[in-house]
Order: sequence, then C-alpha cells, then structure tokens
Amino acid sequence: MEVWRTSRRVESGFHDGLAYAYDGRYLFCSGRIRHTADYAAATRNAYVRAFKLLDRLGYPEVARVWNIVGGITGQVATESPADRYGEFCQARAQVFRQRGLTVKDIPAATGIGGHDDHTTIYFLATRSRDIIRIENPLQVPAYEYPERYGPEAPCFARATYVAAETGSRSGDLFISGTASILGHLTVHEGDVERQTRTTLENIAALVSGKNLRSHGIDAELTLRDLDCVKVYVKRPQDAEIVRQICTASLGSKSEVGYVIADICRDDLLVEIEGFAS
Ligand code: 3HB
Repeated sequence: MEVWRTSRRVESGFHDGLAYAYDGRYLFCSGRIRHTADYAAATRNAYVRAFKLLDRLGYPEVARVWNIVGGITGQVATESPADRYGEFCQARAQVFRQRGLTVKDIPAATGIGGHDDHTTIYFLATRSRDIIRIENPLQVPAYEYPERYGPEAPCFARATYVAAETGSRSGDLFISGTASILGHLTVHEGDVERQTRTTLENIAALVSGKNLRSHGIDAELTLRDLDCVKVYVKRPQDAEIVRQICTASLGSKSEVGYVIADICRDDLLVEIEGFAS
C-alpha cells in the first residue's frame, strides 16, 4: 500500500471509483482494476478515469505512478502472446498517446507484482508544470526497450524531479523501480547479491551530481540521501541478504520497507525505488 504524508491541510474524497486526497501541491489518487476478461480495456479505462480526475481537480501533471499487478508475469488469455505486464504496458501506452504525452512528459513509475487478482494504481500528480524527467546513463530508457520484452515498451522515466515552490529549499525527486538491468539486459541472473549491488549502483548513477546536472538540476545526491525506499524481493529466502546490503548502502535515518513481490521480468530477483527532497 502506498502512503504519502503531508504537513499541509488535506481535502479528500471519492470520484468515479477512485479515492483521492490533495494538499495544494500534490494530488494522490488510487484505484483498483479487476482482472476481468478484457484486461487491456479495464486498464485503459482506469487510467483514463485517473487522468480525468487529475484534470478536474487541477493537478494535470503526473509525476509518479505505482502499478501493483497481480500475476504480473502470468498469462492473461491463451490467445495473447503477451504476459499480463505486456498487456498492461500496451494499455498504458495507448492512454498516454491519447493524452498526447511524449517521452518528455511521462512519469516515474513502479510496475511490480501484487498478491491478488487485481491491479492497483496510485498516481501522484502535481499542479507544478516544473517537472524534469530523468534517465539513467547506465540504462537504455525503458520506453526504448526492444520488442523482445513485450509488444509495447514500458512508458516511464527513470526518475522525475518536481522543482521546489518559490521560497522552499529543494525539489522532490521520485526514483522509479530500478533493477539489475544494464543497457536493456538483465545482469547477474540467479545471483541476488550481485543483482542488489547493481541495482544500488544504478540508482547511485541516476542521482549523481553528474547525471542530475546533465538534466539541468543543480543537486548532487548519494544513496545515503534516499528516503521512502521500497525494496521488492522476489524470493522470501533472499530478504535477509538483500536487507544487509541495502542497510550498508542507505542512510541510517532512511525509511526503508521490504516487500515480497514478483518483478516484471522472471529473471529479476530484486527491485528498489526511492525518493529524495
Ligand atoms: C513500469 O512499467 O511502470 C515499471 C516497471 C518496472 C520498474 C519501473 C516501472 O519493473
């Protein structure tokens, strides 16, 4: 479950099957997609409803999305060659295209396995138009992945930066779910320790001063600056070693949650996301 806290006054409600809350800077909303026969249509419908809500409440820029997909690597229908994640990616890309989003407008995201027969979506959107999409020098942008991973490449940025409002100190950096992928290839198949280290190295490169400056952001971060970290571990028996590696790399005050979940590629054993401000 995603929980985001704010010290500002919050208004909340329900609309068109979505729960929402907003604080003047961010709007958070969530919805659930039942895995009915036409999964792609149900996914498109939920994304369209979420965007309508963002527009209606005046938070049109989506900065960060979580997609918790039950049976993420399982088959959807016997006649479909794509797995559920592949179908999800197709449906999402269609809605993004319809909305006119280009790769310069897409959110940071997580797409991860869930434990029931639903897909749960969470959107964090903002009124600010001052959002920068960040890519990782060590990875091919996900939206350029070759077709062998699925009929439609996953539409998300490696991170997004929402600039500070005037008067406040720094902006907010949302880091997408990151895994042991170099270029577009999974590396260290079957080796959870090396996958965890590569994942952390990927995030370190993403938030480095060199990479942030190349995207026009005057900031320099390390793994120790991350907060609201979530570590998704595929096999329960790997959780302890993953925790040890993460604890040694992350800041001692960072909030870190560990979750057992399937990852979107069968050969990935761990995925890590985070936030910094
Ligand atoms: C996604 O498709 O939104 C996604 C999937 C991941 C990691 C990050 C984002 O495995």
